[in-house]
Amino acid sequence: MSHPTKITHVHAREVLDSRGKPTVEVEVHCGPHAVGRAIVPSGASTGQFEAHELRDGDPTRFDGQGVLKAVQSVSAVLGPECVGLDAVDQVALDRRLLELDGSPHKSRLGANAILGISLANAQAAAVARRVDLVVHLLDLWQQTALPAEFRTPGRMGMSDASLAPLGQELLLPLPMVNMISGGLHAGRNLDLQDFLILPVGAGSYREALGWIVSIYRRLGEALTSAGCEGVLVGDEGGYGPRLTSNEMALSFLTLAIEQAGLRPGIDVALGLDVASTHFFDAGRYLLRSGGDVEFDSAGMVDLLDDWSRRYPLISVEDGCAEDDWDGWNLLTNRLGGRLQLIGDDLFVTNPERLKRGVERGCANSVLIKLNQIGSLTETLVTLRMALSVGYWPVVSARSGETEDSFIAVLAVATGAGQIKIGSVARSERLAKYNQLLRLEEKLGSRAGYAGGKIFRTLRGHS
Ligand code: 2PG
Ligand code: MG
Repeated sequence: MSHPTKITHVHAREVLDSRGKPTVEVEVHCGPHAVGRAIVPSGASTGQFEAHELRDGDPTRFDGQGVLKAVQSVSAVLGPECVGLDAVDQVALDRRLLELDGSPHKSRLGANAILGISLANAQAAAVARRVDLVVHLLDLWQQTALPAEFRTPGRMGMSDASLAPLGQELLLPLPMVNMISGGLHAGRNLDLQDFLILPVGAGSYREALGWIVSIYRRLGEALTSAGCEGVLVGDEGGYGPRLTSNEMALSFLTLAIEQAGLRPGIDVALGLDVASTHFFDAGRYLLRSGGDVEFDSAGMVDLLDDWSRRYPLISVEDGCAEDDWDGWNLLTNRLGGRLQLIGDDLFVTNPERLKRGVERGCANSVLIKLNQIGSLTETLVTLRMALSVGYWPVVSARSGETEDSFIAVLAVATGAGQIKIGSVARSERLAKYNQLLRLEEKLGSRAGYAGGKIFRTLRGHS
């Protein structure tokens, strides 16, 4: 009889994501009966330093977006090499996958092929061990050490302890939720990509989710009664109204919080994903909503500073572009003591870029997206590094998602503290929110909920 956690077979297929775009699904089989399955997500506002998503480029199928080459990478190359490995040893499996690809950005065999196996393997290992995925991921997380090359003193002078309990216990995350979508996710109706809410005052995940749903409804009503056109949803389920300025979205959100009977800035704070890389050109930020304006980095920082004084803003993602390190440094010096500043396109979940950011004094938080780096082990290393330098990690979905709810479990197991999934509409989003409800119920007192208390190191927030 075969060993229960040894990989016996790996299978891949092409399936569709939430935009009807092909993506890779992988099944890893272990021992006689255990099967783990994973589906790889896909971004629209991707950073140029992300791991390579391999697509066919064959115009006769899905406008060239097919992933049969990546499926073939799994079936013909990577999968057969995994047979016989122990699924429980995730580090060895991921190392093998990286060696087989051999390219810096996983471009030879495709990060989508590699990540599909990596995640399906973790699922299969949990099934073979007869433990819940959250227990298996917690074990992997506790075994994740920070490699020597990524040890660097935290710029903010914060240590592991100052962000406690993050990373130290099972935690239901604070959801950071898209309410209004713009940018590449909603036909460029607005320049900024996500206008989000953070229910910082809620006492539990379930309560936070209830508040979010109520604000989402009040917002829909407010937009409709103001006669806004296009109150339909964007790629992540947020409304995609045609507003006359970016700032108008901030006032609608504040109003919706009040109309839900909650206090802006106390119960519920605001967040932005500026996604500024996507309107940055030749050193200038080009904003079009509300009349064309053009800023240099200092002007962009001034704008965010101004908004943060007039609205209950607590978190800003990609306020500067992926290559604008000086702009990022300015932004961090000006606003890093008051706001969470998340690097998404800037860091692309890559520990080398995160290290550079820490050394250059850029950001104080990092978005964690598995497919930006392309394997589970590397993702856990980036998370470990974030916490070791005092940066808040935010586990995030992509704009192209599926029914796969792995990231919800990952956020709880690592105690990351925050999750960004999109809005409370569209089932690929709800798959994750609902998985968190199940985990909250199932784990009971074994999992904590820090909620907005994680921001106690920011001035003005307790
Ligand atoms: C982002 C993500 C998710 P995308 O920019 O943070 O909102 O978008 O997956 O398109 O990169
Ligand atoms: Mg982003």
